[in-house]
Amino acid sequence: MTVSLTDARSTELYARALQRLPGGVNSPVRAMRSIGRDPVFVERGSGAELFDVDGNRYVDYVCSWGPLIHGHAHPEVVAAVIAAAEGGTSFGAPTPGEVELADEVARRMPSVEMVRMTSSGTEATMSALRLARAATGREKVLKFAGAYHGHVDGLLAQAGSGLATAAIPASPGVPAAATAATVIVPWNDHEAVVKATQEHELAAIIAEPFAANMGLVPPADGFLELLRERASATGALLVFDEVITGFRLAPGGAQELTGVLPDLTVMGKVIGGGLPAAAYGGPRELMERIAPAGDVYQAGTLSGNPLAVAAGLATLRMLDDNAYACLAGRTASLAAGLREAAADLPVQVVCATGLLTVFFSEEPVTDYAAAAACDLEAFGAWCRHLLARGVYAPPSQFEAWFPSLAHSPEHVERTVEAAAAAFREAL
Ligand code: KE4
Repeated sequence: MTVSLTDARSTELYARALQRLPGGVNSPVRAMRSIGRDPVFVERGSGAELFDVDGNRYVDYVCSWGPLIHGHAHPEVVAAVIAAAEGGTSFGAPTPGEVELADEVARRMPSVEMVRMTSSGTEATMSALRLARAATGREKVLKFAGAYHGHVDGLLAQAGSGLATAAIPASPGVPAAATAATVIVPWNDHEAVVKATQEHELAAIIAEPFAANMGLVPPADGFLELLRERASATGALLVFDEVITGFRLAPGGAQELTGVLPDLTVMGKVIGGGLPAAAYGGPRELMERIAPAGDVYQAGTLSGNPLAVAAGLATLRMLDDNAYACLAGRTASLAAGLREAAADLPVQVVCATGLLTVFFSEEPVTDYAAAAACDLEAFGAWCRHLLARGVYAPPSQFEAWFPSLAHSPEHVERTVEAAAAAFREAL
């Protein structure tokens, strides 16, 4: 099915947006520049589908970059938000919902006893690292090349020369002093992790336990166990950034799935059900260092916002064991269909429950260098053809697809059919 792709309204809106918003968007990846086209403007979403302002209809695999595990405008989530809004949108005072959500998170996440909510994953990561530095009295943080933890100054960093090196700023405006305390090593590189944790006295090792910002690159066998062992052996805290994996890979995210427990966990996306909410959490002895219980300052006007909490609670409460079994099966059938559609083309299809990436690479992708070596031109062409055929895929090789519980077998079929045609047109 090809989309009419009349894009007159999107084109007009984009021209206006470019006058008022840098790049015409409020977050860079939405501009679709890495797949060589202008963005479509969205009118509404429903279940697994998006409708743009020109009436074109798409099967959506961005799903707001992860929050919408039940798809767009799920009736129970919408009803919860409306009910909350009718009582007021924000109080700047504690509410029952925040306690219920914290209970729900602690019940799910094996390593989390206490939680502090924020409004974005960036804030949650920044705060978790401040806590790790306070708790250890150390400054350096180890991160992995290609991992993204939000636009925290110290983490907007790229590797200098060599393997385990002090990082350099990855963006103008990030002070060298901010990245001087950041060490960057390649993902899935056992040797580099051992070397870096011997050479540097670290406050924290921070990782996306299933990397999903270099495309989906799961941990190599034993790699998370190595991070756990090196953190424990050297007095560093292990921080799992589960903003994407949390509540998606399993009820308790990657830490439940793998059995590797971090010292601190960063959460987001699903926890807010599509409204601005994120959190960080861990054992009581660490979390009670956070003000006002302790001396580590962190605050937020809209942290624990009642509407976001209502959306998050409604979202989590529908995620029972059957939901995860269904999401795992749906993701697997999508991956199998895409592999069949690709036939013997040079692509790798990687998936985990609720996550998937199609790498345009002859070889398996195990780290950021391999992801960056993909055929980005062909990937961009494939995405443009997918869009023309009614499939809205994440417009970057370095992102994951976010299939949801709203994606039916019919949506998978439509996607695989469009993908097969798009492969032929792109390669
Ligand atoms: P936010 O500050 O965007 O809420 O969360 C930052 C963040 C933290 N940790 C992980 C693992 C993340 O993936 C993110 C943000 N994810 C991106 C997409 N991969 C958000 C999309 C965007 O930047 O527009």
